[in-house]
Amino acid sequence: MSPLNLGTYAANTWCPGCGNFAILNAIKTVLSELNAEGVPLENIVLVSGIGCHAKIVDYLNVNSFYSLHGRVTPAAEGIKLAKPGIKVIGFAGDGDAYGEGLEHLIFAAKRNIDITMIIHNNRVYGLTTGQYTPTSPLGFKGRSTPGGTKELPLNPLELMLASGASFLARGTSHGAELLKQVFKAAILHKGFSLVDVLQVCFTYFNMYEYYDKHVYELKGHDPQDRQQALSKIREWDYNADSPIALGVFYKKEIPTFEQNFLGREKKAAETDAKINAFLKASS
Ligand SMILES: Cc1ncc(C[n+]2csc(CCOP(=O)(O)OP(=O)(O)O)c2C)c(N)n1
Ligand SMILES: [Mg+2]
Repeated sequence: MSPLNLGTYAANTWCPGCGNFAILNAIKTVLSELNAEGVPLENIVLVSGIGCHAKIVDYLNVNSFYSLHGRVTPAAEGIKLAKPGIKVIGFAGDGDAYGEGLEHLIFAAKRNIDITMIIHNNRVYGLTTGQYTPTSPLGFKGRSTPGGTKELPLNPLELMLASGASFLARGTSHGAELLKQVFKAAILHKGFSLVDVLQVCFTYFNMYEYYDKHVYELKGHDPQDRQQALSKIREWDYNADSPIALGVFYKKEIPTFEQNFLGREKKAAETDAKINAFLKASS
């Protein structure tokens, strides 16, 4: 299959070596494949926030919506509810999704709305030049923490599992093949899916060698098993030598928010129609 030309006229302004290039390439391949498999591109909408990651929608010739910082999730949810037949893919930074937008993410997971969230988790505020985020490690020295952070990082996948997310995965920006696989599986999953991408920020937090030494792909893991998922998600405890599992941690088919919501709307409309017919007949 020859990949679609999904490029745009926009000049790319990411730093050389930025992990966002891998995310862009992976999503381009996945969108091309989905298109070849029968999903029209006009049935896909991309949503982004504000940050380096957000520029990804400038570089993809697919319908998209540039939202506010921290508001990728509610914008994606609104689009999905207005047009349930389309695939909505949100691209958010770790600052965007796990900081300012965290509450939205928890509730989207809780209601299992069928959107895909791809988190460019570089563990730093890239665009605003290097402040710490909820996933920065203890002691991280950035523009706002020259003496190092004094707090432990959040484990976003553990929080998402507890919130009710029905698909959870992790990739890195230098494991291109795995990234494509988990993006595709997440997009095809019916329900709330989130892929946490350990993305290298070449300028402010270059973890390239560290990730290369510590990551491994899940093998023989049962993603239907919530306990197994939790223990694999918790395995990376942010200590220096801790292994970091990659792949699909959790996957469960449960009714989606739009199925429940629109099903109820349909029932309400049917009841209204019955009442109206009764009133008409008896007047
Ligand atoms: C409502 C709002 N809050 C804060 C900001 C400032 N701001 C813009 S980008 C950004 C950080 C982006 O970090 P992240 O989401 O991790 O994305 P990255 O640049 O690392 O890809 C912040 C705090 C803003 N533009 N709007
Ligand atoms: Mg970031």
